[in-house]
Amino acid sequence: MSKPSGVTRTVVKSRYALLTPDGFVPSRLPGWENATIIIHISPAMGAKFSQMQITFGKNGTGEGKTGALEYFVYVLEGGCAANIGGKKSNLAAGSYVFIPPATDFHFAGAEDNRLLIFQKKFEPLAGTKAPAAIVGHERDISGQPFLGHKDARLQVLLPDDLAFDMAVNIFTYQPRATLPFVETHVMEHGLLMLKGRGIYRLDAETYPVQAGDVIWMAPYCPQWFVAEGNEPSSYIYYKDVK
Ligand code: UGY
Ligand code: MN
Repeated sequence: MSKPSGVTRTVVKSRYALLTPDGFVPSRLPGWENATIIIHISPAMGAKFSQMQITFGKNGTGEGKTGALEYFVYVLEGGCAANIGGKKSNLAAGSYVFIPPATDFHFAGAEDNRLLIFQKKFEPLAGTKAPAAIVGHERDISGQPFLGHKDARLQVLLPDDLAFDMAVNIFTYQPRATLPFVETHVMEHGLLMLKGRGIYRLDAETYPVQAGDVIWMAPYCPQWFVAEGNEPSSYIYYKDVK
């Protein structure tokens, strides 16, 4: 049976949002050509950062300067060539790039190359050198048991170093594994479900979630997750730190 119209799992509240692919609407961003841009999370929603997905068409490119912002770019699908501050690299699915403020960037993607981007205003820490650009791949970051739970593993993609004021991690749960307790913290999150499915608790409600869904959690939004299904579930998420 086809899905009835006028029905969605999307909910947008003042302290959190669950955004599901059926509601995504593309827009345009200066500097990005032959590319479809979907802004998922932004200050318009009450967040202090932005999260978006970019899908390149034929001869897709994106260029600009980060200015006051810092970018974290994660390759969801396909490959692309990146030039970050004059340094060139080839990115594949699972690659990521941290682009510091005041840095020129250029991306040229293969058709259907998909990027996830987190953008945040960089907040310098007096006496600490600003972070430099990073190019990495998730396969080179081993997953550590989260708070001793071997079925819930965390890959920390950026250095845990005072120079960085954002963290981006990938959390992978075996079926039925959970976030060990209902977290409530000052940090904000932007999250994309990469694989599998489960139940997310947001504030006092619970929601079924699956690969492709996006979640925003404001500071102090109580949060918890349990993985469902027979395969591991994973999500990548942003967190403001320090
Ligand atoms: O890093 C975190 O705060 C993480 N444990 N939160 C989450 O997965 N919702
Ligand atoms: Mn958290």
